[in-house]
Amino acid sequence: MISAWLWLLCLPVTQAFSTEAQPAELHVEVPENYGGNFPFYIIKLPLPLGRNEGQIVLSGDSSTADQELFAVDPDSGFLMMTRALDWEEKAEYRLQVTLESEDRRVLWGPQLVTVHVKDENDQVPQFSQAIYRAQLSQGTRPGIPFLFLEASDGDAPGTANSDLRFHILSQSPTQPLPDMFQLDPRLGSLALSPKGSTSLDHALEEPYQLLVQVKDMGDQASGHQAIAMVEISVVQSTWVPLEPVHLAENLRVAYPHSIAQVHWNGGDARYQLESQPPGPFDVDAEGRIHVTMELDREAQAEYLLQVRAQNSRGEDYAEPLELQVVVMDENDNAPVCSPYGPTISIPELSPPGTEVATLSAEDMDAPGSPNSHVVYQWLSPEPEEGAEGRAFELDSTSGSVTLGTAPLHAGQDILLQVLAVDLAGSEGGLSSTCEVSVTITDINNHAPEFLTSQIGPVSLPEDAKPGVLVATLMATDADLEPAFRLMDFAIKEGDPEGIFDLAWEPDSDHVQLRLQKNLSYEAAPHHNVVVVVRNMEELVGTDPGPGATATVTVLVERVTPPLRLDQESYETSIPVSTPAGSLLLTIQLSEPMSRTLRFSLVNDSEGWLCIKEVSGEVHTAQSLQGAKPGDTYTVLVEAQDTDEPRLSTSATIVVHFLKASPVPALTLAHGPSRHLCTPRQDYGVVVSGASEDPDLANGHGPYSFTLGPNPTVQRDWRLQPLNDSHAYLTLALHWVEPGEYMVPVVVHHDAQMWQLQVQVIVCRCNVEGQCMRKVGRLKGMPTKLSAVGVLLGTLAAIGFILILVFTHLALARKKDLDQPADSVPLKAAM
Ligand SMILES: *[C@@H]1O[C@H](CO)[C@@H](O)[C@H](O)[C@H]1NC(C)=O
Ligand SMILES: *[C@@H]1O[C@H](CO)[C@@H](O)[C@H](O)[C@H]1NC(C)=O
Ligand SMILES: CC(=O)N[C@H]1CO[C@H](CO)[C@@H](O)[C@@H]1O
Repeated sequence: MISAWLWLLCLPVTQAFSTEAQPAELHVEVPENYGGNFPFYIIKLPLPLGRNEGQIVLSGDSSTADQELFAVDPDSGFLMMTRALDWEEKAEYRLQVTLESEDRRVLWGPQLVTVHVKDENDQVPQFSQAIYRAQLSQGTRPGIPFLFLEASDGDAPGTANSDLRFHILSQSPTQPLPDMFQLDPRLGSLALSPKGSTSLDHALEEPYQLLVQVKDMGDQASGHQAIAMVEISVVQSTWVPLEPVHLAENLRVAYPHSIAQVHWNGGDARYQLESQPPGPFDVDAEGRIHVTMELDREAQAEYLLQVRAQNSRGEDYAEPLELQVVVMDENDNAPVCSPYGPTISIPELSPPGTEVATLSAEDMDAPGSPNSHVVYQWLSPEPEEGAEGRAFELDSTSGSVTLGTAPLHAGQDILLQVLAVDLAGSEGGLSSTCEVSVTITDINNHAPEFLTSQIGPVSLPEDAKPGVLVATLMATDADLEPAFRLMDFAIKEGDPEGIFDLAWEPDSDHVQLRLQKNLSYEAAPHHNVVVVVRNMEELVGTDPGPGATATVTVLVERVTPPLRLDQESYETSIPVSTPAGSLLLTIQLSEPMSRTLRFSLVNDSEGWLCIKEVSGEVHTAQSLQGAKPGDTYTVLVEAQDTDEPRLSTSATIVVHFLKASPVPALTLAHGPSRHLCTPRQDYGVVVSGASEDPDLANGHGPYSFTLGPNPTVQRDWRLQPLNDSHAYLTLALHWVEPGEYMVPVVVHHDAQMWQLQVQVIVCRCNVEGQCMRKVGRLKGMPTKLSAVGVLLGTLAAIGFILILVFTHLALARKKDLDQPADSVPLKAAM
């Protein structure tokens, strides 16, 4: 009993007393294998005071046998244990106590009580085997367990009672070292000791025998123990380096396909495989290394595999084995041409050998092997039949394409097709086609040329207006490039005056030669204008040929204004008695021009008239015999340009014949006698037309004066009209021999006409204009001017008498009018 009470004193504080209403679960611990008296009072239950009224009921959670182990003392309220408990049998009991009435009504409780059995070291450790056998491969790394000893202990786990320690008690033989091995005390893993590792080679052939112990109670000296034997045989290592494996790519076999085998013969080994880079390889439990699928050399040509032999804890027994896997090439890749970007431009006329392109086909197969030995072969263009050489040359090895000797032309677009073949072009090689497009570009090697080098002659009238198109010159250029066809034109020679100019559109192939200034036949009757054409761009190669110049010949047509006379028809009226040589009229141009005309009469059938070829003066050629008053005589006169005989014009001269004057046609009226100085001075003699003859003086209208028809008179004298009734007689020549002259002057007045003999004295004069005649009088001339008056008076008297006489004579005998004026019996001039 005392021990029971002592035990009670040791009850853990976990025991709790609770109120009657809510009894808490009770925990109690009892030792196993209790060796004292029974019953063993475990714990006083907190039963209520009035417990005698009911019946205490104890129930267990498992078997009813448990209930026989425990009981409740109704008097003391103690829970009791009736015999010893075994922890190994059952470590914990869960009990329930209630106070029930007779009709099984629960008056109190239920009170839960858990009884923990406290373990005692009553179990001995046990090795799993009495003898362990193991193989130790040479080369096993020290400290890597190759054998795991196993032992068990029935005591409560986690307590010192089952805390086992392993120890090597002895090693036999003890050569070469007594401590070849080490045993992990807690884990029981047996490994080579570092020293043992180094001296394993010298180990004896017989196996090692180790006596090993396992003991509980941890590191305490006390405890139960067990002993076992370990037999270790040392074997040659089979963990030997592997030869590299050569594997053909695309290999068609069943997969996985074994390629090598490894074997670890010391201890249980698990194999691990690593591939660098990762590849389709694995290793099975037997150490067979497999490739699991086809390999592709182009993807990965070589793998390095590492195989490890590991113990159950995943530790490497030895250094991993390396296996080099070399993937062998198969010609499974055709050469592939790298795309040759844009079209290659080659200027025309590039010399042979000019590099065009370098084809480059890549073959993914093993470099340096025939599988990747690519050569190049022409596909197109085919060499032309009969051609000297090819337009392109191909280096079959390097793939370089150069220009050949056959010529190429600008504008050609050529697609080069080249076959790239591996296996160095031998049969069975794989191939692909490389394409390069080449375009031959133009260079400016053609100079523009005119279609015709000679243009014209082009006739242009002299009065052509500036701006007139003279000629259009066409040029061509054999180049293709529009920029190389642009032309520039210029007048090179033949137009120093800048009479012509050129006009063209910037991109046109024709140019217009135009007139820029007035032409002049006198200055240049023709022009040879040389026009050159050039390219705007610089010409490559040869210089422009003769075709680059063209000559335009221009002929200037003279333009002369038409001849126009001042009248279309000339009319005059003359008495039929008009003497020969009388000036009728003068034909002249309507406007004075620097051109000389030749006049002629066309159909003067009667021969009555004559015309001065140059001056155009029309005179009576003879006496108008046969002309009747009232008749009209029409003559055509033609005027011709002496320089340009083609130019001519004509006019009619209409002569109306009048009745002959009732008075002698030629009236000799003496004009005043005057003197004129020679050499000529600028004054003259006034001639009056007025006549004392009443017949002649009658009538109205102006007087007109002409010199007598004598050519000498007309040469020496000039008569200018002064006013209606007077004229002015001067010397026509610079010098006239001094002397006395009778100048015949024909006077016209109305229909009348008569002739005056104007006496003029021509003399040398002094500065005052006075005659310097001292002596050497002319015959019948007084020496002094005073005598002149006398003389004039005398003459006037004589003249008057003579007029009377003549008038009488005319009336009496019908004096002929055809008598020339200078035959008048007066003193004739010279
Ligand atoms: C060219 O001729 C026209 C008429 O023929 C004339 O009016 C013009 O003044 C001339 N020009 C020159 C520059 O001589
Ligand atoms: C001369 O020719 C003109 C024009 O043809 C004509 O009118 C005239 O009568 C001709 N004269 C003579 C005399 O034949
Ligand atoms: C009508 C008239 O004016 N007559 C004159 C012409 O000239 C002469 C000489 O000068 C004069 O004397 C006239 O009177």
